[in-house]
Amino acid sequence: MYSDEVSAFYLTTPIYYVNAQAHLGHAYTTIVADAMARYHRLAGDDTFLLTGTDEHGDKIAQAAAAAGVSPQEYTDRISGTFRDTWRRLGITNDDFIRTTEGRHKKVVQAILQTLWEAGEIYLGRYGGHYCFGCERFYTEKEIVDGKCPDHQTPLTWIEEENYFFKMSKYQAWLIDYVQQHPERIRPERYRNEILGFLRDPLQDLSISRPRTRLEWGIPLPFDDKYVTYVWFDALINYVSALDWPDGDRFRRYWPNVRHLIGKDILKPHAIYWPCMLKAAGIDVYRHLFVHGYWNVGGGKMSKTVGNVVEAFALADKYGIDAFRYFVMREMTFGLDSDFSEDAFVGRLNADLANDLGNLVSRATTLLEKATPATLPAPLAEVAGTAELRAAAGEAVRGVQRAMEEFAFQRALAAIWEFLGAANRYVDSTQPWALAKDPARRGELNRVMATLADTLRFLGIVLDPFLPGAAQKIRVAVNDDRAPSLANAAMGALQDIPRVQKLSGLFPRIDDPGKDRASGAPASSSRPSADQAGQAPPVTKGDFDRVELRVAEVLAAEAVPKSKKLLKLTVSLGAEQRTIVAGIAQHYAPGDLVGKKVVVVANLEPAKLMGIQSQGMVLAGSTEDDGALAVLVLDRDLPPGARVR
Ligand code: ME8
Repeated sequence: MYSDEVSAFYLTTPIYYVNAQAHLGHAYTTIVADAMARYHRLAGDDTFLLTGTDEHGDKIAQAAAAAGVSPQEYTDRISGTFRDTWRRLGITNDDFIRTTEGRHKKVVQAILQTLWEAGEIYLGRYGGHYCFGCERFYTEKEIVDGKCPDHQTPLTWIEEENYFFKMSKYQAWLIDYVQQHPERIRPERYRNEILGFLRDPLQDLSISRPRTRLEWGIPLPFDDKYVTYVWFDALINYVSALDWPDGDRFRRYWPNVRHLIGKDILKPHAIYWPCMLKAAGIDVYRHLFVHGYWNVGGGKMSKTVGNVVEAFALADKYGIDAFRYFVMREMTFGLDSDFSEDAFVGRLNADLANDLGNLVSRATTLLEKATPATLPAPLAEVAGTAELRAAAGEAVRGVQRAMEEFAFQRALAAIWEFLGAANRYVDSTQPWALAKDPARRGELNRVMATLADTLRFLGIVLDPFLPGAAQKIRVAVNDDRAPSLANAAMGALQDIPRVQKLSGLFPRIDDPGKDRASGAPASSSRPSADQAGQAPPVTKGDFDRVELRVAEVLAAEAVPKSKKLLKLTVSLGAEQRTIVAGIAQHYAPGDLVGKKVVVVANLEPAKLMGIQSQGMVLAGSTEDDGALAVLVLDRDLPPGARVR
């Protein structure tokens, strides 16, 4: 199904540093990688998804010391939290590589030895301004006021012998290679960025640190007074996980490798890695896909700024599928995006609760009442059916084109085009009206079969993106086959299956602010607004229909046999009223007499404990302990004055 007819598909994410917990940025990369891997499995490809953790270096050793544990214990712990996060987010990685594993160290050392023997590595002397925070040397050009541009701390002049990889000699080859294979680095802007970098002379790459300075690393096989440094260790994970050089996995998957990264690590992946591969005699990867940054509040996520969005925070609150949908739909792959919870809730309500949730709810409600039946083939057409099937075909082609470019946002847009067509089909065929007319039963049955077919189709094409919802849809329509794009086309279903109603797939979120404050659980367990009887957002006109007035409390007394109620006599200026208020646990009868409060004056009268109550007193309360405060005026207004 791919233009180049590949059947194996190998996809990698970066391996993440274990000096911080997984956050939104890590989650984005891993979620889109998962969606891509699921898509390829759906297409029948032999798919392998790799992620993992990058665990060596001084910063990790220092973090471990600060935590009072050994580096190994520390990395075990943090690497474990990454693994758990991905499991909880439903990530279907086929392997998880850690740079502290024996299988990885073995391959790093083998590649280093190969390059050493081939004369690609030499011992050189280097003097430079070193930042211990960054664990790197800075060139004169990069230094700001004599300090590290990142940490603003003084740099230390260090002169030492280190091993270098002869990267400079690959410069001409690399420029030619990138120009000859324009499809390798995508989107195009990043290829241009790399060609820009390559206009300056490429330096040899320092690949070691003396063990006197950095102990927590992989020793060089030809000089164990040194350990490998950062990229020579990390990048090799992509082949060590495949058991380079002669593992089955390596033979099977390496020719079909795609790396997925954020733009922060473009240079190591687009410059160091191809040179390393070329020097080691390994084929250069097939594609490098690069995405932009998630910014929060207009800036980069940073611990110091305190705007780090934890990977699981939103999934926990609104559900995994909603989180996946939002990050894939909102970010244009390759460009930066600003993250906001309001935008998240907006998409959840419009796209998931409305477009998808309502369609599924309407269709399954109708189908649950329908009688399962096999319809005579071929089905006579109902107006609009052929167009709907064509829209399904167009959606599949749109998804395919988009996924070839890692354009997740376009893939989802293609499916949502189809959802629009499906919602219009329900509106125009009006099955609820057909159901009332026995003479139109045949037509109704054909519409029902098409609706079931629509749901079946959605249960397949949504699978890579919203795996939880897709599975629920498949269960609702009794489709127990393993989802496959080969079965996706609409038109094959000639019957009305037994369908279970599926409502509340994505409940609307009406008050995310309230949720934020109270830390309410995930949306999957929240009732929808309708179920909870909450009002949708109101217009000014709606609000004006509520008549709020100032009322003076003239008298108050306890309601016999009630712990909660007080009977208040209030003046609204021209009239007196009785209002029964549930405030007795917070106010003694005398507390409010003489005070001016705010009441809903046009509330329908109601009888409480046998007393007719003609309005409601406004009060606020906390959710946890229910402490309550009645609204009073902070300046005098006459009783009866309107509040708005
Ligand atoms: O760089 N927006 O690890 P790392 C989007 N260990 N994606 C983001 C992001 C953001 N604000 N922040 C991080 C390392 N990411 C090395 C990689 S690979 C051989 C070694 C994602 O923990 C994005 O994928 O800093 C980025 O490339 C990666 O996390 C960096 O993760």
